[in-house]
Amino acid sequence: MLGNDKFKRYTVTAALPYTNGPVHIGHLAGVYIPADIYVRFLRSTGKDVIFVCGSDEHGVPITLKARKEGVDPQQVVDKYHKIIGDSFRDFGVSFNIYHRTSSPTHHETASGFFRTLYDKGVFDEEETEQYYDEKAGQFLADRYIVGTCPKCGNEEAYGDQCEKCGTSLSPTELINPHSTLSGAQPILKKTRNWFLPLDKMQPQIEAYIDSHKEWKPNVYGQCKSWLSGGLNPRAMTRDLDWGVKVPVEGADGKVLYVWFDAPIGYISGTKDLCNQQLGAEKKSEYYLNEELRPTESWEKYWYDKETKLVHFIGKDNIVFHCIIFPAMLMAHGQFTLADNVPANEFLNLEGDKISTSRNWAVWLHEYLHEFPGKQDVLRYVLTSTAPETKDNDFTWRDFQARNNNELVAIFGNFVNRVLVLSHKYFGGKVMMGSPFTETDQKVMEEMKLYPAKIAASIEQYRFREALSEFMNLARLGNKYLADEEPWKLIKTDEDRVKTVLNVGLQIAANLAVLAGPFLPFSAKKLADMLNMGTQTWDKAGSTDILSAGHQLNEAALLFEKIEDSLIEEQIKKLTDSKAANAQAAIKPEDAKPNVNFDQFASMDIRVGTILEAEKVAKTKKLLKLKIDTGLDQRTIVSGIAEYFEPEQIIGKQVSVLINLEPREIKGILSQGMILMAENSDGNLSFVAPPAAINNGSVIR
Ligand code: B3M
Ligand code: ZN
Repeated sequence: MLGNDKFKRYTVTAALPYTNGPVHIGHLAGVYIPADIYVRFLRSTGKDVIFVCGSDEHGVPITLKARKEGVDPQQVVDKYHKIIGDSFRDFGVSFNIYHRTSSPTHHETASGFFRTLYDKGVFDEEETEQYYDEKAGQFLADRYIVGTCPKCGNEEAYGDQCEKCGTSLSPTELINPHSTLSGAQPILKKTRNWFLPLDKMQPQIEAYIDSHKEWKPNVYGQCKSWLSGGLNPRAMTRDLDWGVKVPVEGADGKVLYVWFDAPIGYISGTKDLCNQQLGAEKKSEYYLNEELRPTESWEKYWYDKETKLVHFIGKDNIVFHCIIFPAMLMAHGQFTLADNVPANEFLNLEGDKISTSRNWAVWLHEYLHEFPGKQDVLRYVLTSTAPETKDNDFTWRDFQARNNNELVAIFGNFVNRVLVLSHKYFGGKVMMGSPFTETDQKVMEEMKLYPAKIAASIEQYRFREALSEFMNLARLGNKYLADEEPWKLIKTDEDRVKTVLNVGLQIAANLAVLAGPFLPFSAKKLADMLNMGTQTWDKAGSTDILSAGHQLNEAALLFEKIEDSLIEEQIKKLTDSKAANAQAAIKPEDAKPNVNFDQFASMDIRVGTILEAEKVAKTKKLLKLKIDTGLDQRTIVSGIAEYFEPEQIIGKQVSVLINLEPREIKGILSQGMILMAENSDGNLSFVAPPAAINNGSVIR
């Protein structure tokens, strides 16, 4: 059944989150849920698979956070390593190990890796001029420096990357750079660093990428565009003090570039996972699951060509996993390279980019607190709306609808009806009555197709599709029951009801197996109700998972309806944080200089009514309005088309500056201006009298 049988074992990694804050739904949807589905599926098919992740505890984001909070970086990473590790565990993200890059094993591994490349003469050692903050006494690498992106003009681009257009940058490419430590204009100062000669390695890297045309188009496309731009040597060391020390003479005050050390974290995590001598204390720190410990040595998972290496990441990490890390592994020589890098796009929240600094996020630890026991609901919604091929949007209304209309009404309802009826009529025993009818046969034939369909989608990293196939099986069950109506038949043909419920229960048992990768908590709950134990994937499709005479356990609801009030609370929480941000964005220093009374009095502002409104052809922003000003009726062109539909605003009273010099806009003479209040998030509202008042009333 599995298309990739040339592989004996699987090493699956999920991007190591930066330990400078908790994790949110965007992380889960983009990386960890898809990876977990993939891994749980492989395990269920009996594959030898390890799933490795950990905290990325180096890098500038962490030191910046520590500075902001006035604590040591170690305190920051200790705090978030636990919060993040707990969240993953609680959501059932089934890592074999959730390691950390501040661990001794990691420092040794990363340092040893660097040393191997150094000894092989891979690096170009170069003295270059780097930005230096004289006030802070520090070189400004990566996120210590911001400036204008030379590609897209974003004024907040970082020294390593512009988050707006995704371009990877070096600090010297920024226009108008300034230090994020002191705000100062940095000076250039000489320093020695070690560069990975990606330029010289381009042919090998290109051959590697070209051998993977099957990768997702967004991933393959990004790689090709990097390659066509020509790769540049990239510094693998930094003048910083937080990180893995550079293990060569004369490198005091330097650490490995965080993107050199972080992916090696996958390897160090595997080492500790396979280290049977690891102390009990470390096992709990690394969220190491004793049942998920492999028997083979770590090398098998990284060196053996029969190991399939798969990296789950977000789209901003593509270049690091598809070009730089493979280049490092090639230069080292012993390692196998990733077979696939299924990167996702981004998840937005209620139409806006998720942002930690603006607190525009749904934090996992908060969700768990507010929706206890509902991990699978979030897993379900995030899988159904996963940003697999394009950015996608999470909304609380959609969350509620998917729970109520899909999980409760389809999957939950079907399972509940079958179980409740079995208890009611037959004391919770699986029965077999009159022979299967043609309908029964057809339904069971259809059911048999699902495991392969779902497996094929998962193997191609199409998790949304896989989940929707799963739900189709639940729909099939629901429809079968609705058509057969055992609750009516029971009065006339008990024998037939036995058979109908038997078919229904087999479908439920199939659902319990197939739900495992997606909804592990509910799958377990359902398997417990069916008293069927944990079954492997190859059992799915069979029509006799539960044999006649088998005793079922008590039935309980798998999912429950989510009421409006809960959803409204969540929406309010978000609106509150938006309002708090908007308030914070209003700065006293933006106030305009004083005007005298005459200057003010020279403006003739009147109340008027919008009589007509229409879009100005070939423009996005402009509306042509006809206004009754009380003195006359006149035309005003206003840039509000993106905020209001014409028909919404007809009849509204507004404030109009009527003695603004007339101006021609798109061939229309505009005679005045409508006053608007602009929120700091850019939203507009009219400045209007609170209740109707004569047109022409003076505002002063
Ligand atoms: N910590 C970046 C990120 O969180 C980084 C991933 C490392 S994976 C080796 O986006
Ligand atoms: Zn840019």
